[in-house]
Amino acid sequence: MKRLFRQFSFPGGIPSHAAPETPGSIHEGGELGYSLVHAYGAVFDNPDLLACCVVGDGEAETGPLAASWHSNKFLNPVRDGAVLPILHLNGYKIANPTVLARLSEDELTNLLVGYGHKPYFVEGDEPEVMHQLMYATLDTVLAEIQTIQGEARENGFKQRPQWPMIVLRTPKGWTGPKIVDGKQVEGTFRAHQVPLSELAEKPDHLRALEEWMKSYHPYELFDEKGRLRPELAELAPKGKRRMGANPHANGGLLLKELKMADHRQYAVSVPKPGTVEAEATRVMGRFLRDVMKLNADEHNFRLMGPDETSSNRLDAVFEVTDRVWIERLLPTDEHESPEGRVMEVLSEHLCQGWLEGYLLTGRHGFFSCYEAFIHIVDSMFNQHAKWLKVTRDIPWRRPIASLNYLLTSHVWRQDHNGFSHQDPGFIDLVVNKKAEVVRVYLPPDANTLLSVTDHCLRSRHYINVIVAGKQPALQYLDMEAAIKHCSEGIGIWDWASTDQGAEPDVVMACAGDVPTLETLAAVDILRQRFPELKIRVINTVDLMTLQPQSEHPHGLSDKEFDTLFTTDKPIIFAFHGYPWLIHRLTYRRTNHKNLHVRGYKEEGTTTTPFDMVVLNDLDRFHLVMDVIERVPKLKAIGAHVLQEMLDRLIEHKQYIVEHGDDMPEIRDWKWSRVDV
Ligand SMILES: Cc1ncc(C[n+]2csc(CCOP(=O)(O)OP(=O)(O)O)c2C)c(N)n1
Repeated sequence: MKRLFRQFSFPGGIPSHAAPETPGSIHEGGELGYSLVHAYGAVFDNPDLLACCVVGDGEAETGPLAASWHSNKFLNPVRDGAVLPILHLNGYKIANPTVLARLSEDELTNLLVGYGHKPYFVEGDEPEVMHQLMYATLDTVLAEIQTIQGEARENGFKQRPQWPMIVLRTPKGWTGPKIVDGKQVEGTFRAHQVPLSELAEKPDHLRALEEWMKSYHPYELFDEKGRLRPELAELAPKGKRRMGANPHANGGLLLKELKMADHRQYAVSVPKPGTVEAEATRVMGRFLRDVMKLNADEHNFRLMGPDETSSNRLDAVFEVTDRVWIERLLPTDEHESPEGRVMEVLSEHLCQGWLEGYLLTGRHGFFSCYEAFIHIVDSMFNQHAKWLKVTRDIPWRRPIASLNYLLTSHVWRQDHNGFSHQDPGFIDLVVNKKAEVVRVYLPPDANTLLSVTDHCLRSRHYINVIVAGKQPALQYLDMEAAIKHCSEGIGIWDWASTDQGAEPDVVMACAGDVPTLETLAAVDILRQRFPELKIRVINTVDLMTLQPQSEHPHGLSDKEFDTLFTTDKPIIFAFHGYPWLIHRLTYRRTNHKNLHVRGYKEEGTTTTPFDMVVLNDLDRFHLVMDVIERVPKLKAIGAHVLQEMLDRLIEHKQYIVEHGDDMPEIRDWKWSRVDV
């Protein structure tokens, strides 16, 4: 007993909630809201699995949980398992009554029926009676689930069944102390968590605790030596039937390698850098399509997205599968069927939660999302990252597949959308997490995106964030060069640089597709106006290379960083996200004092693509001006070019107001124009 007390919720012991250390758990019992969505994620493609999910009535008030009821619209009884929700109406949260517990039974029934369930009520406060009632109800609902599944599996899927669920209404703090310090505890909010405290100082509390503990008749459960009686121990299931040994709750045990297509086969032909255009995510979509096809028989790969798979140009996947849709279908619907493996629902919470549940039980997946709106799941990301961090160091927990995000429709290319759609800040959040579990990639073009995607799909136990555009954009690297560049994560683009065999006058660094374009266009101007200038162009795909090696396994050594970025030359860094992130990652580097970062400064609206970069001083003209201001020898001779850049910015503004589009020389700029 003493050992147990010194272990449970005790420093150096185990947490008081279900935690990674708890065998049989797939999430930490802490941040409320994800029980039901994880349960569904676990049973998708797991036809023999039943997840009984106890939902607190407080938890049921959270946004993610409230949306989770609709998960049954995406569950196919033929190929998926079942979830049995048990809504626990104990009436209270920490300090308040709960909304659902105070609805009339009629209203509650209507609500749950409206969610697609057939509720069974188990209500009372007499333990013996309640045990019998729960037992009988479980028998009934499990038989009903079996009937639903048997019918669907025998005769094929016809329509969404009405799944049973249980509403369990018991007093909060049931069987605990009824009255403490003259106040009612059982059946009130006061029963939350610790009903009796200050035991050392308050003898009547200690007495009440003793009485409470004895009410469970320990002498019937343990022998004189304090051991559980063998006839009771015998009741527990054996082997994998034990809750703590369920392999589904240690997904890595069940994980099968994803069968991968050869990503090089999808390469865009790039005969010369910066001359041909492609839509990076469309190319990626073809690769994902074939990965989907190759793993169709394994039923272990799904794509999630809030209504955006097509919009994000991954629609090649619809050549081999549909979106899963269990509701009524109309002839006008496209790519919807109960067998689909793409999961689209306009709830980022559900996409994230389903995918987490799916990965935690040993499968693979990808989540594509508009960059700005991935913030909706910031907190869920946090929790999953914590889970990965802790489970990494628990030897019996096997590594699971990585959680892969594609963030597209990004800040720089919103066209008809406005300020609301412009926010590259998710990666700031991501890098807060432990280096061993997070990776951030900013591939500048389609072939680098292919290489990064291939890498992420093969990886284990990480959260990979890929940020890539979907619009037609210039392509820079052929497949071989892309693979090399992505393997190194960062490197000099020799073909764009002019410092061969010499010390550079300036380092032009970039990360992200649009910043890369603007950097190259700035280099183009600089090469024409200042042919003697020695420019070094560095592109970063793997953001983590910027961090010191001591902070992240991908970090460059200080020696490598100094070799690339020099120890004393000005660095102009054009970055996809908020500029501070680059400073955060590099503040310890030798040449940090000469680092000048351009990025998103929270200036946005509905405007042209080029105007977006202008608004944030990330455009080619500003970059040229930055170089002139920071390279000592240009300060003296650069005034005319500086003036020219300012003039160009004014021309740009006038042009877009008149034409609603960018100037042709901006829109159609290509690297090939450089007279090398
Ligand atoms: C997202 C979130 N918000 C707030 C809390 C703080 N909190 C912990 S328990 C609790 C009440 C939970 O009530 P309920 O789900 O009914 O569970 P019960 O303890 O009554 O079984 C709250 C608000 C939390 N853990 N997670």
